[in-house]
Amino acid sequence: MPANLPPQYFEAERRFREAKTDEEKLGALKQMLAIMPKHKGTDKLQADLRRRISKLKKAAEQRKKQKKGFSIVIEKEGAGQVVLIGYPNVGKSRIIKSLTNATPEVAPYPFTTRQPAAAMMPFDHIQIQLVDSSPITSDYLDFWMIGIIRNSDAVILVADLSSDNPVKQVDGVLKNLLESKINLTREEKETDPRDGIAHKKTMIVGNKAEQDRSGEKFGILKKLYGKAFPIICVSAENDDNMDSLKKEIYKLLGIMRVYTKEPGENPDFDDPVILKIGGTVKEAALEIHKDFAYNLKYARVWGHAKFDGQKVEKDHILQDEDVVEFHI
Ligand SMILES: Nc1nc2c(ncn2[C@@H]2O[C@H](COP(=O)(O)OP(=O)(O)OP(=O)(O)O)[C@@H](O)[C@H]2O)c(=O)[nH]1
Ligand SMILES: [Mg+2]
Repeated sequence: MPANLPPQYFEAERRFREAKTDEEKLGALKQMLAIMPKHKGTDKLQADLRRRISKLKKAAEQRKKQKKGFSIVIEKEGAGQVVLIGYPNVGKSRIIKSLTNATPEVAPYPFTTRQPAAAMMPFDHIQIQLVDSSPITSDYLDFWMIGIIRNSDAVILVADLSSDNPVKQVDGVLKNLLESKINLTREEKETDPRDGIAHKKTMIVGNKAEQDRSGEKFGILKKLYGKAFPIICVSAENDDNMDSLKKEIYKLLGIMRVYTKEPGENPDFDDPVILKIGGTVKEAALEIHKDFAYNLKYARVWGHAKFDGQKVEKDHILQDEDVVEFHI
């Protein structure tokens, strides 16, 4: 018996052929099944469609399970958490080895680091937490990396200036992460619940700069990404520019250090209060104790105020390395 399929069926079949995602394919197959007249002549076709639908559904469920997987949470410590990401073998672990006293495995072959690992980088009276991670390429991303990046305060995207194409390394990571709803950007922005995209403050580091003698590769990277991101070149191996890298990491976090002092005593430079840039006297007091902030009458500020020991109100905006004396 001929199948006698209506034109809408062929329309749905065309949509199936042109579908880019499994979800679209599934939708088109379901339509084909719904449109198809149900009689003996279409029995085989119906069975075939049902089989294809069930296969796609199973694949989608499998993907969901994999995405859920287990997640890894790295407890935050210090003034901020920054995760280093990038293609395999670019020197992420080597950079962390230079900046902290951790001893991650560094090796001349790709996919050395398979688990995230945190280490503390001392920087001018504070500690910043760096997280080493497993490699990302244009088509490889360990699913737990998504949580690590989303949870971090900032990202360092490392590229290898001794490789043929560091631009491809940056581009591949940006694209892959965007597919997982992570947008690496210069400016911090809240996640819009309508699209669920996390915007992460990012800087680019071109490593192995000593292999890029003429600076040609870094020049190309800078030309392409220098407007969209802070960008710096270093050689972790030769310890070139690593102090500037530390400063840039601090800047990337958008934080400031506020030292506190008791009346008549010297400031405590060892344990500053960490605030977001633009933080006020009241916010600094809140970091110490809720009641303290509530009872605060005024403060005196040394540093960027008009004059040393200037009396200021609770809403006075502080600056990096100001010294504050609270009065309750
Ligand atoms: N010439 C040169 N080699 C470097 C530099 N930094 C790292 N390397 C070398 O590059 C190789 C890879 O370094 P790793 O730190 O293991 O790279 P990774 O990005 O952590 O690699 P995965 O863990 O596989 O993602 C090692 O052989 C390092 O010694 C550098 O500044 N210059
Ligand atoms: Mg590594």
